[in-house]
Amino acid sequence: MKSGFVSFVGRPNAGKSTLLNRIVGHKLAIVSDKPQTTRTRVLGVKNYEEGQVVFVDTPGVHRPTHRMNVRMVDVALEAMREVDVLALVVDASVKAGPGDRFLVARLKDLKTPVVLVLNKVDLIAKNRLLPLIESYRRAHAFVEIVPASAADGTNVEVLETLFLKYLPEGVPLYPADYVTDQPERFMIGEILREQVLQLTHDELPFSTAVLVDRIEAPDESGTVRLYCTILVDRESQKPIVVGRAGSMIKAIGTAARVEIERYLETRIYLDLHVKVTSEWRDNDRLLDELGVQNRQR
Ligand SMILES: Nc1nc2c(ncn2[C@@H]2O[C@H](COP(=O)(O)OP(=O)(O)O)[C@@H](O)[C@H]2O)c(=O)[nH]1
Ligand SMILES: [Mg+2]
Repeated sequence: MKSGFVSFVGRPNAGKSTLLNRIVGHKLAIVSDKPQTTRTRVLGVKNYEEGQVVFVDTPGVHRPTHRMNVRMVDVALEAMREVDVLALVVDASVKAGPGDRFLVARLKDLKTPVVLVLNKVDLIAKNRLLPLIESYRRAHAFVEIVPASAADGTNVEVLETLFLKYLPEGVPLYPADYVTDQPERFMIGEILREQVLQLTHDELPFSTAVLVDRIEAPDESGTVRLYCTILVDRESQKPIVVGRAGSMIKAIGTAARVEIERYLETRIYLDLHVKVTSEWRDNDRLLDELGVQNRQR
């Protein structure tokens, strides 16, 4: 039997979280078209006839401007070490930049086999693929280079087969019914954050966080009451989240409630507040509270 860790690394927005969700078949990591959506390491386990793969999704590697981002990049770079297989996920539909070269350069010191995933091939013309493969082949000795689409599933099964191929022999690391290490409280906050990101579109910078303040035990009717706070960075961002006469916060609450009810498999009552906490991205205590990991120990 095969068993071990496969880490997804890459720049923000490459499609790492989309790939994790598609492979594991659960929405473990939230996805958005804004960069830096994934702030922590997310683990997803999948069992195959040939063995067990523990997938590790990471924040994108980028130039950090806040303590939060320093933590995020640390987590991502740490995830490149001490795993069995690395999958470097690249957005093939955009031109490679300094960030991509930085990442490829980091691979040089590693002995880990690296599979290059040229993601989002659904967006590019076929004739652009070969030159792209050629340029990456020259940049690093990837064990495999696979054009894929996490969005439509192209070559995702091929990828899974390859990951298993490069994993060592071993016994399963997690029980067969184990899916993720994400605690319930964290998942609830993430579902809410995803709705904030999606519904406020480009109006709100991605500097939003969600604190799940309290989860009550179910009442007689089985309804679970949840109390959550949406943190924004500036006073001027509050009206964007609240909306005219509260219309936006209502829409966020309604959409999130449907998803959280599906996730918890119970009826919920969602109590939402918006709070301005300036500089929260540089506040270590809040970052701990929010579960943005510090350097892995
Ligand atoms: N067209 C297309 N879009 C994708 C694909 N994979 C991811 N996306 C989109 O790219 C954006 C970023 O995806 P996400 O998984 O959050 O990227 P991450 O930052 O690397 O985790 C989202 O809007 C996804 O829906 C793909 O294969 N094709
Ligand atoms: Mg992500």
